[in-house]
Amino acid sequence: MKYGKKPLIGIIMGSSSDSRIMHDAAEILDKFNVKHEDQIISAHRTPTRLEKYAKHAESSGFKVIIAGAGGAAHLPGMIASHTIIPVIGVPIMVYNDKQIKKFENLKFSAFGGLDSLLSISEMPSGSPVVTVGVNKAINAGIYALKILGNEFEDIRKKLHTHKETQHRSVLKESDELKKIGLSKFVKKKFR
Ligand code: RP5
Repeated sequence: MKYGKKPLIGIIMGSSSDSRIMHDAAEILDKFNVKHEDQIISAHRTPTRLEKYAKHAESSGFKVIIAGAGGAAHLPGMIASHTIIPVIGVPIMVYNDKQIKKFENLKFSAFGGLDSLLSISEMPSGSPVVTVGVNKAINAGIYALKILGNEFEDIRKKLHTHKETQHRSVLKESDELKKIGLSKFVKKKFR
């Protein structure tokens, strides 16, 4: 089956503050040539827009929605409550430039992403949201591709290649580590 003309994935985030993290999901989808539509939708600041988006997601042709939010992260759960499309939630450790200017020491959310992780993962029975690790938007992208892989053979093939590439890259690094030893390896890689 062909894919590629219309966006199959909706990427949404609660704020522009989340865009640098959510970019990782877009990047992996781009590598696989899978179209995605990206928007900012806030569960708290634009609740009516959230409802409209979720209710139209199915007719828009989305097969998966990736939703990222930080703090009291209600976006993924509320989207899931309005649609049967699988929702993958990305908990975000809030990093807010506006706040940094005001309070020098306040760089991250008070709970370091745990607030968002629990808000997304602890959905009530009957209304699930799949949750990836804090700031792991790339995993949300890969998981979305795996879902699409059930339908599109081409994506499945690319996922196999992606796995092989990962395998080879770990072997390559391990060979180097074995060859030059841990001390030199660390100096070369991190300094
Ligand atoms: C959440 O609040 C957003 O998802 C974001 O992670 C966080 C902070 O948003 P801003 O105050 O920076 O817009 O709703």
